[in-house]
Amino acid sequence: MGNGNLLLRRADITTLRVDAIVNAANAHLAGGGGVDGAIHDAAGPDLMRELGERYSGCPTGSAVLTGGGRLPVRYVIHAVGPRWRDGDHGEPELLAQAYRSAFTLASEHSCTTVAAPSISTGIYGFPIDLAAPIAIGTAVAALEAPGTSLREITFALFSDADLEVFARTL
Ligand code: AR6
Repeated sequence: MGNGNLLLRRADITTLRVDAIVNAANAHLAGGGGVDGAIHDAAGPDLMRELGERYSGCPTGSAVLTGGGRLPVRYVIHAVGPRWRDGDHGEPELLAQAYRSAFTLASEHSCTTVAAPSISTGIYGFPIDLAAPIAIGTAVAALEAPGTSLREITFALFSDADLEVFARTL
């Protein structure tokens, strides 16, 4: 795809050795369950400390960057997807903005390899069959963007069912 490769893997994102992983955070950057909890558990307290020192929050559809703490990555990019209501409250565009913000930050920090989870499709309830085309579409656009540093985007899917939806969409 464009300048690099798009990979789909069934994986725990905290185990991946890439330049940056994307977290599915909340607007308060307060930590939580799901992949956010797993990332903070694995990374240790440095991430939360850095988030508190550098940022007061992160509006839905945007992203902020920290170091990787104990994770085998340079950066964690904390992106905030929308909570699903009914699809008529801008959820698809906000999800696209969250991915775009994350991939743009990764390129601005000269990352070549990035891994992302399926943002918003867990606790936030975004239907995965509607989210997958948005996730894949923004990743392809990021790989095609002129001048991008990105050469590999991996979607780390947490279940066979999620992997199957992304694979079918691709
Ligand atoms: N690796 C990869 N994917 C994972 C992992 C993991 N270790 N753990 C869970 N997933 P969610 P959201 C998948 O709920 O819907 C938090 O409390 C999970 O199966 O983590 O964006 C935040 O603080 C699902 O497919 O994120 C926010 O408050 C996907 O990651 C809120 O949840 C996203 O599910 C964000 O909700």
